[in-house]
Amino acid sequence: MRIEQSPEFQIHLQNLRHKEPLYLETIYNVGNGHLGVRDSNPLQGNNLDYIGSPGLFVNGFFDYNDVSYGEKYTEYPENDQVINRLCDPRYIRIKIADEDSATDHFQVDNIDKNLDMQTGLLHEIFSVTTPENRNFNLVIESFASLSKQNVYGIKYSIIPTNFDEEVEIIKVHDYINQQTHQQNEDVRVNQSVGQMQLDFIHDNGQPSYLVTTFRSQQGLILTYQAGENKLPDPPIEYFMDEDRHYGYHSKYFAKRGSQKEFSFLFAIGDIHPLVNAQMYSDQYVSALDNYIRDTTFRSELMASAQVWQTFWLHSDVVIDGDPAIQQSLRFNLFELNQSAGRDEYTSIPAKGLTGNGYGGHFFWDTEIFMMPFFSYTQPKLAKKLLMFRYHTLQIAKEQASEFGLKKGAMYAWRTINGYESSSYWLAGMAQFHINADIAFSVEQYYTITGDEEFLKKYGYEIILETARFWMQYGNFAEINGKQHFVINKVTGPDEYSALVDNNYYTNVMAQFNLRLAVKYATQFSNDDILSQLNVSGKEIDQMKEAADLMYLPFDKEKNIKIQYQDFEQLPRMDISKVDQSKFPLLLHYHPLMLYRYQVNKQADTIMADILFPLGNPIEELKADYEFYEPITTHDSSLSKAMYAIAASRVGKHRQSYDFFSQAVKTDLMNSHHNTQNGIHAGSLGAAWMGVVYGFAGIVNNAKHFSLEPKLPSAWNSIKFKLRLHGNECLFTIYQDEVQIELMSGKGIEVYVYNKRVKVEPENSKMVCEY
Ligand code: IFM
Repeated sequence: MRIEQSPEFQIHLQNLRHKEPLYLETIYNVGNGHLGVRDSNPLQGNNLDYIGSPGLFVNGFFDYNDVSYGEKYTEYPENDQVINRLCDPRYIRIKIADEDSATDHFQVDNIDKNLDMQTGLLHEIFSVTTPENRNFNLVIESFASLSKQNVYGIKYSIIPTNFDEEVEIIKVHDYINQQTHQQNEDVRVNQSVGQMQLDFIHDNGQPSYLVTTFRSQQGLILTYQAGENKLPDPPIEYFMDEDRHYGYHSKYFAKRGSQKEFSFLFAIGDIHPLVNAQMYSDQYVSALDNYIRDTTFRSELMASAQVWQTFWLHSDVVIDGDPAIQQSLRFNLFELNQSAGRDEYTSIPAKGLTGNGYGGHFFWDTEIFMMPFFSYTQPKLAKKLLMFRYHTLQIAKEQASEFGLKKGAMYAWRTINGYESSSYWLAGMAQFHINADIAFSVEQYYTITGDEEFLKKYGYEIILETARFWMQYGNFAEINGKQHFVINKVTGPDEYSALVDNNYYTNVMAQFNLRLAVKYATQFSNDDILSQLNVSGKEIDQMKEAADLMYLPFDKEKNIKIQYQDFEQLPRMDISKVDQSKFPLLLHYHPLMLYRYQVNKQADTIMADILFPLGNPIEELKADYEFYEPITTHDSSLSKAMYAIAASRVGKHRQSYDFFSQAVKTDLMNSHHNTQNGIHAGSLGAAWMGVVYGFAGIVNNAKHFSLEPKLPSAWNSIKFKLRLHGNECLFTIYQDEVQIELMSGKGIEVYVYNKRVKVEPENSKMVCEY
């Protein structure tokens, strides 16, 4: 297969506005949902002389750290989970005559870098100068395989520019706990590291390691092989010495202008319980070795590139008329695909697999901001992400019970293994909306795919147990002489308020969650599921009553939804008067200074408007927008894309475009100034929502699938594919016309501004003016 490199799919160093090394480490990461490798100075290794933050992250491979509290109350999480930063597989040691990159400071300069998002290949050229002024070009190609999730490949080419000398390359990775040389006071960056141990497995002719964690008791096996072909020139030899140095090396006489290549394929295992990893390490190594034996860097790259091509075929969004946004959006989709766990036991960390920011934890970011993209474009992958929640449902139930609730599931606000990992519970664990967010995502997946088997076998149980949580945590109470169901002491999405009563977003999501439990209980009334899950008619009646009586704070005079019960008593913060240097506010003010004001970190009540567009009069949405937008700082990267959708719906097209263009560039343009700590995975997914829910105006409420496009005036068209109930449709939206083409499937009905359109195999393309 030959892949033509299309410039629209390239992230070329020359075209990037920012060039700070740590930011580039993030931007040029490669990953595949199982593993992620930050770009790095390839000579850094564990040498603290070099400033960098390299590392390999394996999804779900973490260790625990103690959390220390001044006053530790019962049920506070005792441990924090943190994704491990493993040794950098890009590292190589180079010796030229008597100079050694491990002990002498070689100067490494970026000449060029290009990330080809079409193939997933990172191509880089460095100019390396030794202290004695020997200079060579180091060309590196690397990729994380999408066709074999355990495989990572790297190829080095060395080209001396001013010397003829003996060169030795040594590829050894026998350190653990990758060191980084980075100072960071930002609370969002995780400073703690896990404790790991590295053991060499046995001398089987290739380096194979067992990495185990002390406290989480996990084991991971890595092995790597050298050589593009059987007889590389110069030969690369395996070695092992008494100092536990084992790896590959190659020594040859290098002539100026000559080019020698050395390639390596890594197989990075799945995560096993420590005892299994120790007991079966030999078997695991041979199983892993199968992935990289009798193959080459090139053939693995080609196989992986083919999967990338399939990804783009189904998931690309083509914007005609805005090249900068086009590139950012593609980068976002590429990163989303690189970050998503695909094994049912992992999800998508908030920073993808590009750093240990937020500890590598999974949040609501996956279900609310990223799942729409996956459910509509890669439903099989979406199901796996939901299965992570199903597999951790027992833990969520255990947590609810230990917390003191009689029934239900209490999902962790932030976690890797299912258990709560938020040490600041006020803006952490108290975000109970995560439970309804997960149920919402199950329903959304079902609505999009029609996957009834999933719903019955797994999804309903999640919906039911989370609905049970609300019945336990909330209660019936009288407000202004009227009976209501209230949910007090929660934190909503906005993290500049905490522990409030009746957060609108939480309550509306809980209401939806309860209604889903009721709806499916009725639908499955003749099924065994209900008895298996001990659902009684009385329980369902109570859920229905709670949903019907759910307290949704609303100001009739202002026609606005109120963020939470007493929100209107607080003074409004005039954020236009706050000095620019004080943003994000969370880094400059004590939380209580923020909690006392009407000020939002991110879309909160507006999220309710976005997720429930129907039955929401436009006047009410406008009023909400005008009330909340001026007090929203967008200090969270999840916010602007949501405001872009809201602005588009209320006809504020200029603002919508501005919010969207800032949101879509979050990482590529480093607009939150912290991309160096990792990508903002939720924000990447939110940008896709900005296009599809915002500009294309897609609404899908199980009964209707409709579009109400409002294209930015600068755009000629947008084009994207969505899968709906087994049909794949290509939507091309122009300023005044929509084309819908059925690419596969039996046909589907769509509404464009209330006009019914049907595409079928015999009538597969429809044009609809609007
Ligand atoms: O989940 C988010 C939250 O909404 C805002 N703070 C960061 C979290 C992780 O992205």
